Amino acid sequence: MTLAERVSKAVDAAPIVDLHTHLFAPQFGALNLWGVDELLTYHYLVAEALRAAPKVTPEAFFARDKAAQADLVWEALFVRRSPLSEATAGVATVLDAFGLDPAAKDLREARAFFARRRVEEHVEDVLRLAGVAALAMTNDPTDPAERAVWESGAAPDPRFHAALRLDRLVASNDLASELDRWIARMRPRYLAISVNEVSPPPRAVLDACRAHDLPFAMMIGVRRAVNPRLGVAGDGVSTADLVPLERLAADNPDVRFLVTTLARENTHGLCVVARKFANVLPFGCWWFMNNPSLIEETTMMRLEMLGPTFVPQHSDARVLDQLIYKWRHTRRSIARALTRRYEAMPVPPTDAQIERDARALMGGIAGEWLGA
Ligand code: RAT
Ligand code: ZN
Repeated sequence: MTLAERVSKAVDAAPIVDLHTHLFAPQFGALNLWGVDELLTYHYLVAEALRAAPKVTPEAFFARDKAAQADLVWEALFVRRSPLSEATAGVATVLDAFGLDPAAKDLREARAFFARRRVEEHVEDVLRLAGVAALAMTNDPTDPAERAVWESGAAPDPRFHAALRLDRLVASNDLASELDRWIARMRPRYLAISVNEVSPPPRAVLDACRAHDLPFAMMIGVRRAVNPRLGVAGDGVSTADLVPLERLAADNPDVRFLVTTLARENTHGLCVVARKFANVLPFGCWWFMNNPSLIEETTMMRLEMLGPTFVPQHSDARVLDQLIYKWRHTRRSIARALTRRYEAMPVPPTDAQIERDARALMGGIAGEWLGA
């Protein structure tokens, strides 16, 4: 076997711990999204379809029901064009994994397939096909539908870990008691927020992280609602100043920070911050960075600057089936980056070394930070 083949084999076999998704355990009922209509109405694809079919206004698109939206996306991005973008290629990978035709003229066959699936078996099949052992959800107690499930006392599937999302909760009048209440109920593995610029979080957040020994995750660089007509598909990106992150890490050496940045331009700076502060863990190639070419270059840069002490990728999946493509595609990029770094070693690595590194990068380090 060539070095590249040995690395691919190890990366393919390593169990994934997915540090950030928007998936819900089956106990959350209708919040657990799966199937072809959900796949096609993913906001990454909505943005691409409205670009490809500019005569359809966002308002007219969102006025359609979900199946009609999915039909329009299919027609614009898969029938009239080839699925070359990463988000469309992902749908093709998922359909192919289930033996469905990614070049079908319509969605009849795919819909019939998913209609026959039972949710419990589907969850098992997807996790197995994706090689995912555990994942983190995104849990926002200000969302009434989600809140109702938590308040009903439901216990999620143990492979689905809670992550308490603060984007909206931070506006609470009594944040400290809200945090206590939701940490007690959800037992989250970390607290998380997405921001445009880094600023020090409210004291109650850092206090809660200390008191419960929970990492604080910051997703930096999103500019919300750049085009509000597109809804969740309307957010943009800007580069962020990482000096406030250095201060935060320096001032709070007893708090662990999980950090990802949205702008490609911030990738290098985040590596430098992580070299200075062991309490900062760079994770993932987030959203507009979730492209094979950028994952490969980012993973190479991180390996060169940090060695295998970071989490190369998380899926950010919103639809269960996306786990299949996000991880299949990611594994290829990570294996390529790892191979190039091994090629730089004067003595080729042993299989045991490759396996150790692949396991750490794909799930081991994320699992430690998640306590999973
Ligand atoms: O990647 C995405 O799906 C975005 O819409 C965001 O949800 C982002 O990942 C976030 O968690 O803020
Ligand atoms: Zn996300």
